[in-house]
Amino acid sequence: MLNISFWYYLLGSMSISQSSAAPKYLQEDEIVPECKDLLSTLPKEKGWAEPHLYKYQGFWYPAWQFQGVLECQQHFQAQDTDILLVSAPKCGTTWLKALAFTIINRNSHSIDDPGKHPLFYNNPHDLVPQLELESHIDNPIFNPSSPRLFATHLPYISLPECAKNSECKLVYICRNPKDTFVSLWHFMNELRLNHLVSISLEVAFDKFCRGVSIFGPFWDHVSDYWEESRKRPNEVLFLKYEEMKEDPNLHVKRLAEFFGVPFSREEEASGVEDGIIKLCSFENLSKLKVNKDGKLPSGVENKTFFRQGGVGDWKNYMSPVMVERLDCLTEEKFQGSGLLL
Ligand code: PAP
Repeated sequence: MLNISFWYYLLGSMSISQSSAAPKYLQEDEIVPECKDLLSTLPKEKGWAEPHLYKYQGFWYPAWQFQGVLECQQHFQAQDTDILLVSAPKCGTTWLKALAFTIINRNSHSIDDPGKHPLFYNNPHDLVPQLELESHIDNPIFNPSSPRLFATHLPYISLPECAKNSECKLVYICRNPKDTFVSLWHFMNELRLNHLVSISLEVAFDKFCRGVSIFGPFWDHVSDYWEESRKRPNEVLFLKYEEMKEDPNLHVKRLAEFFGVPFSREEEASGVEDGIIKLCSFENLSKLKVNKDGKLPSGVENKTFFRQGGVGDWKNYMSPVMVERLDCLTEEKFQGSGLLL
């Protein structure tokens, strides 16, 4: 069994220095021996920013992230009232965390004075712990009351069994694969800071299409939750980033209803939904000091989660050949599923 205190230590020590050494999250040296042994048995490929990606249960992880996956699978204790926000990386996790936190806690943290709201001082990732990243699972600071709110990038197959077998609710957010890819490519190059040569768009694209990206293959990640949402619509809500951008009011309402805290007539009349949308908007969050200058405990800079926040930026990056390859892949992978992205 992996040692939790070591994991805390590891996360605490992941600071980014301005020295020439790469940040710890890009290294493989501090992995616990049990994890190293298992890693040595797994298929591996050169990573995007990290030395390698390893394939576990059909999905790809950097070493440090893999250790977190095992920790979470072994130690997370789901409760029926838990809410898990799920996504493949770069599909809208930060936005969904902000919205869900604000909707659920709107009585204890009023949105009337945005300058006093926790989002004013905290990046959304600090308010909603990522199961496989941070061992905040049992930390009362993060989960003062029920329902507990967590997020994860774990594919469905790798979710802790207790979460699959519980009545906890899952909200899955997906995004057009072309924008997801472009966002991920930028993000991974930001993670490298100035320590390493950046990965080219073409090399990253080929890896993405072959499924070799963090928590990839993208399509398998999406498909498994899509299927689950069709089987269990009351427990798995499936959202699309583009649809949320188009009609945020509808989705904020859907989220509140799904969480079991619908807006009252008075709230609707007083414009609470609009206030939540504004508070959690890209425009608002990206200009806050905490998101310009702050860092997560892992050392990742908050600003890397706010790049452009739009739809269709892929047009500025992808050649017609790339578009055709990705579109064909998406069509093939989702054929017959009823899912269009
Ligand atoms: P994560 O999976 O690493 O947590 P995630 O938040 O899913 O990242 O993705 C970041 C993307 O969401 C960025 O997209 P872009 O690169 O295309 O710009 C980021 O700009 C966007 N994003 C962050 N916050 C918001 C927000 N409040 N509203 C809309 N989009 C947002």
